[in-house]
Amino acid sequence: MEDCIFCKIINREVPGDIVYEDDEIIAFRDIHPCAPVHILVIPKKHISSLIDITEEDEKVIGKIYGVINKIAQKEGILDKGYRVIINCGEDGGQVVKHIHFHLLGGKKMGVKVC
Ligand code: DGP
Repeated sequence: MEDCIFCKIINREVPGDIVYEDDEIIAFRDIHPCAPVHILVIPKKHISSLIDITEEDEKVIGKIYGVINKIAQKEGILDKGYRVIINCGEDGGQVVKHIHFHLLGGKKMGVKVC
């Protein structure tokens, strides 16, 4: 997708602080972190939102959860736990239209989502 900022990070057209990458998934630090660890984990395939996943996307979406655990371990937040947020669509507060999993940790989360 030409005008997708996350596709541009994948394609190295804009810089990203990349913490994980394989053939299907990439993860990089959020530009506006709201926790000591705030990483966005995304499929390289441009899927606009959770609403748009198809049956063929389910494997990579499932794989993302395993990748999240790997990153959490590397970041030292696996033992104490973390929060994963997926904002979806307008009411869900999604700004960037490339599905992404916010991995948040490194502090005790309150009742506010972030
Ligand atoms: P959401 O509201 O779920 O769509 O969150 C989008 C997140 O993406 C937000 O926390 C800020 C982050 N973000 C937006 N643009 C960039 C960027 O160019 N680089 C990085 N690293 N993060 C970005």
